[in-house]
Amino acid sequence: MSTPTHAGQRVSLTRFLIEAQREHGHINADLRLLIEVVARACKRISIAVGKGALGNALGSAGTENVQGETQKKLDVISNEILLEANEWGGHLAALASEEMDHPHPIPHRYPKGGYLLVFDPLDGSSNIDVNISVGTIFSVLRCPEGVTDPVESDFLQAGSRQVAAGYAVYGSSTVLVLTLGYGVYQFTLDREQGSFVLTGSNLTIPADTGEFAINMSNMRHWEPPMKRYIEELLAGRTGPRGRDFNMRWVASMVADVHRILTRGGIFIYPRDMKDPSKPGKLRLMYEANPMAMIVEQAGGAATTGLQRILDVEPGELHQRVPVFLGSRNEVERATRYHLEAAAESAGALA
Ligand code: AHM
Ligand code: MG
Repeated sequence: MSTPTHAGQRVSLTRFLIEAQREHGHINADLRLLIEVVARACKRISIAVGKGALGNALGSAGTENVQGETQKKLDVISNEILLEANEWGGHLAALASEEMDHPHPIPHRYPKGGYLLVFDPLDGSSNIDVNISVGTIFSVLRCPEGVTDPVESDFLQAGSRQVAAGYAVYGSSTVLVLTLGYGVYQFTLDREQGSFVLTGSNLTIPADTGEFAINMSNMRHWEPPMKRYIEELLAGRTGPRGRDFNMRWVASMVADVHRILTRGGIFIYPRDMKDPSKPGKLRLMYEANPMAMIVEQAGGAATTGLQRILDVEPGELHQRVPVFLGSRNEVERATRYHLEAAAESAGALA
């Protein structure tokens, strides 16, 4: 991928955002500030993650989040960095995060703005201590008209109402991927300069792919259409698909989605029967929705297996959903298998 430039000059995130506001009218000053502030926080998180064992921040924080997961020290630190960075700028009405039970209000001493920010501060917790890529995922919503002190119900908006979404991957390089609703852009952190530089414009996901990402160890817990889809891929050239498929699973959604955005693929975290009370592992508001917006903006598809993720009306802040996203033709096929199975069982019940 070549680096897009303006008359030979590198384009920083700041310049990209100012031009998006000034020349194209795509964003207003508050949204520009919001993205800048989130990007600045991601730089700080990148530095904290990059220190590794020298930062004295590996390992467990000894606490649990609302989902009953043990928090890592870096989960807590990343959450704090995003809160601190975003509280005082005047662009937000409130924030919510994977690591906090309830929305975080803007302290009364600061002005409030018209946006809501929802984030997973450090996605890929199981990879933090083993030096594998982790990342930050974020979603931007409008605060409902007339609401000055937003509560949880004000956040419960379908993903189609997101005004922006993005993620950062803290990998061999730090990359920020962003959509403001008109295409997907990639910025790479220049560590010497301390600034994000545009390294990819209008990213697109190929419609076809020979690569899938799923945690195969859960196969015995899957529903029949899920098993059918993967068994067909595994059957390879002599099976019904007539070609071989390759598998990759980083276990950091940010890294798996970034690979798919770079070279195609399908990512699946389906519903399974390991814990029937949970409809999937991933969270709708700060994992599935922002990734679905990015993937759709890149020409891919994102469903729950039964419906478009961006159409799901959230019932609660930390709600979980099954996730199928990436190369359009594979997502559509896997979704079709699920819809057919649902129609068959509805027919059997009628
Ligand atoms: P986290 O937000 O607590 O890190 O959990 C989400 C992560 C995703 O990044 C990843 O796709 C998935 O959990 C991996 O799950 P598993 O360990 O079951 O393979
Ligand atoms: Mg996560």
